[in-house]
Amino acid sequence: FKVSRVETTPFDGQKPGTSGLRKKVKVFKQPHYLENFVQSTFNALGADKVRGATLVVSGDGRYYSKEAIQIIIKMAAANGVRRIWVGQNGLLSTPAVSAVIRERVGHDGSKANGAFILTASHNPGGPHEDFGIKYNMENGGPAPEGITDNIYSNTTTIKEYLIAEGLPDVDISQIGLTSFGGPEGQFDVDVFDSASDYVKLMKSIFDFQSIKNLLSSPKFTFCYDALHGVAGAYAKRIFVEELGAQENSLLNCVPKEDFGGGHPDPNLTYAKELVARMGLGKTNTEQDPPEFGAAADGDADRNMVLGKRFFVTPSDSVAIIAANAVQSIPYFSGGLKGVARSMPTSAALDVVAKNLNLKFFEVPTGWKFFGNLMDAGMCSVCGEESFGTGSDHIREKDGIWAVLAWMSILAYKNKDNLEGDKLVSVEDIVRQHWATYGRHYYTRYDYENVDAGGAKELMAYLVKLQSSLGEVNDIIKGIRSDVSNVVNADEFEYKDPVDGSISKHQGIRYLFEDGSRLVFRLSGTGSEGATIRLYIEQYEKDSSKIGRDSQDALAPLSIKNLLSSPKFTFCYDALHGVAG
Ligand code: VG1
Ligand code: CO
Repeated sequence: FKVSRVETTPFDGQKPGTSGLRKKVKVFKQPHYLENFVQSTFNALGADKVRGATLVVSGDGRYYSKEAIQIIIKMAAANGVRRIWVGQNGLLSTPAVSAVIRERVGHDGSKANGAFILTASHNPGGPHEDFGIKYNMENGGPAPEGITDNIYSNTTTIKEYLIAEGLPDVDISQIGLTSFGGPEGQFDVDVFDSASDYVKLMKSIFDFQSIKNLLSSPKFTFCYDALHGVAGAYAKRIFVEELGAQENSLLNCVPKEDFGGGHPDPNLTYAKELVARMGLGKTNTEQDPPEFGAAADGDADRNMVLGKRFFVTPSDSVAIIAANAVQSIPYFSGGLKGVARSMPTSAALDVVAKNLNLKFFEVPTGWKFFGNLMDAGMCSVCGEESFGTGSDHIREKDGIWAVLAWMSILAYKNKDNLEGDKLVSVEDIVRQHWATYGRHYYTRYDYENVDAGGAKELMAYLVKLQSSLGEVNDIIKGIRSDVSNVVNADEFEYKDPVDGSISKHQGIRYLFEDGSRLVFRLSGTGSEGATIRLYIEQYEKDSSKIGRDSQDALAPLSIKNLLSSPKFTFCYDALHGVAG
């Protein structure tokens, strides 16, 4: 092939968000749009890092992935990349990409230097929905802010990109190595099995035999919903073939370009089928739900964990995994190096860290901040309230790992009990945890697709309000007098303890005297308009009060109550725009 230089002009808005660049497919399909972003990434990495490199390119299989992979292969070749590794059919979950970067060895002994991950994660897919791309580094984790800022600034000045001319499309449906000759020598495309490296890693972390024993107990029933995301490509291999789960335990485990028209976000709202099967939800009629259920998002880095008629909040889930890891999971048998959570995640993990005397870190939202701690050997287990849980086995959150962690805990708690009358259930484990550590009532409200300008104004107003806490407390006391005082309010700022970098404006916090919190953030993963997130948390140590429904327990802190107070008055101007 030959290298051709194509003239281009910048596009607005190619700023990577919390986890890469996410836009509607029709935006990505504009001529040069994807190319500009990819070239800007190569330029940000620098020619010395790109020349001769081995890069992984794959993703959750959403619509437009196959075309994007061919474009990236041709651009990589033209930029002097030596090898491209592609999961068969372009499929690799986000955690599997991280595992492949860290673990896989190529035919010629090569190791990967980085990856383009093609996913918009939990956002819907299809011709009218979202596509996304992000770059991961040599440690297997998302590019740090220094690099993503650089990529963005390159997108605003880009004048040309390089692409190979005369390089045919590569058949990514067939496993195998294809070599081409370019101006600088050989260029290889290696198509490999999407699951085997990841499966191997999972087998080195968990005790598969003990999970197998659990799954073979007639009392243990299980259901896994991949929401037609890429997790399906791993679920069958791991849960059915390796661990012996029944084939009918798997729901929606065939990866689809449009996720079957659904919203591949594993929560109580979008994982409807699983939620009903587990005996949850208003209209549910399930007589005998499984003991354990779980779901993943489009790129399989998120997880939702459910027990029989029982929901485990992600903030509790990471705390419970941390509290039980050493006994239940061989990988952690030497102890935990430390634990970490994102700022809006509840403080359930903090209490575990304190009790077990573990190093603890609170980082901004998004997985990239955990990676530095892990590379420095300071953190073993971490998580986010947004259904993300993981460990230092890779540098991404890991949906299937979290399910295997829960299965390991269940296997451990039931190891002498598989013949008994009743298994120790997911609910038993969570209630026991609350009884030991106290309970953090937690809920999150998402105001999706609101006007971006209005959302910014609201955030600015909330910052301004932080300088008059007296006023804030008057408003709150006007609604419910039994809520403690707001004693502090700030915008979360993080100084990375490893490299000293500072991240500002990471969420607006109102902190109450009793440890309760209200946090406001603008989402960084949407593709249109703005999404405001409100996180509400209240700590309860009194064991007689840990059994309440979280919506009831948190009611005094909710916006509805605020708005219903006669003392709180409000005015909103839509200027006759669509905000109306
Ligand atoms: C959301 C979550 C955040 C998560 C991010 C990526 O970001 O809140 O915790 O790390 O999605 O997850 P935001 O900026 O929209 O709040 V994934 O599974 O979309 O890669
Ligand atoms: Co995801």
